[in-house]
Amino acid sequence: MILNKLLGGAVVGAALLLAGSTSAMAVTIGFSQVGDEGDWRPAWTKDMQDEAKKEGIDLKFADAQGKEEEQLKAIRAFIAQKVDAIILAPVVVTGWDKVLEEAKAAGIPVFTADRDVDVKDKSLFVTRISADFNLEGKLAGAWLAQASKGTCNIVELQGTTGAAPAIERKKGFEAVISQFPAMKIVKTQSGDFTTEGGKKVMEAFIKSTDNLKDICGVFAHNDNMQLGAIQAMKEAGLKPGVDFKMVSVDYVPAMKDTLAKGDANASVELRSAIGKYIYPVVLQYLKDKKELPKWIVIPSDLHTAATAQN
Ligand code: GYE
Repeated sequence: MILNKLLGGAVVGAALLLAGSTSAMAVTIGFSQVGDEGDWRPAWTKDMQDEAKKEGIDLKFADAQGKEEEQLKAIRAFIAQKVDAIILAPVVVTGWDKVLEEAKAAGIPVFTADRDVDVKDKSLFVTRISADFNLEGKLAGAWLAQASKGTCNIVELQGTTGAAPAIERKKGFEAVISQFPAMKIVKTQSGDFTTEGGKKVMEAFIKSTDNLKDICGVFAHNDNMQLGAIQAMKEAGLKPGVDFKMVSVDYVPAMKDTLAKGDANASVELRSAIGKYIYPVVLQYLKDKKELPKWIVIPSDLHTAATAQN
């Protein structure tokens, strides 16, 4: 009897262990990533791959090289492979309804991470896990308002047209500077979130502007564009960080060095090690299917040269 009970217990225990490990092993997640347009994104990709390994997740990774068509293909491939869940970092906000309906029909939950989607039916995704881009724009605007005492002609380098961070960072920034009658954006153009894009836009602007002294600051929607702009300004004999107030978003290592050198003044940190926030949400949902709030926010903080040196 006792032996039987003991054996029974051991067998049940072993079965549970086995079930536990096989179900953890069996989780397959498809991750459709935008591309590798700047320094932030490959850092996040690596984090997602490392964290997946730690969690025992079989991660199917697809890099769309900045193309929405590639993301649509990747999602359809994930559906065909019958993954357990899909994580989508969408390049732009529009164009997702149909493919997300297909995922829903296949019973595969979709989570958006980082960028947002604009879909009519919010039940097409479980939740979005990301920083608050609007707040990042506000933090950048507030820093510039303070640094310029509320008087500033601004050059704005926008991110990829139609991408959530480009839309929201602009909105947040404008919400703050509109409170200051002497702060205005005098030039705004997309640099597509790349170093080369930022450099090109700034070069063209320098060439076409007679009185650069009228410009007080540059707000770039990401650090890479700002780093490109800084190169262009230095090549033209200008002194970014000294004669021009330079604020951007991401706080990548190259920007940290640039802040410490004094060529830029402030950057809002966009955390890249966010797999540890994302996967637990996905895994928990796969277990209990409990409805989640539509947005799980990851905090953002502003850094200046003073904090970059620490
Ligand atoms: O700021 C930028 C990247 O989607 C919020 O995309 C992200 C942005 C990030 O290319 O560097």
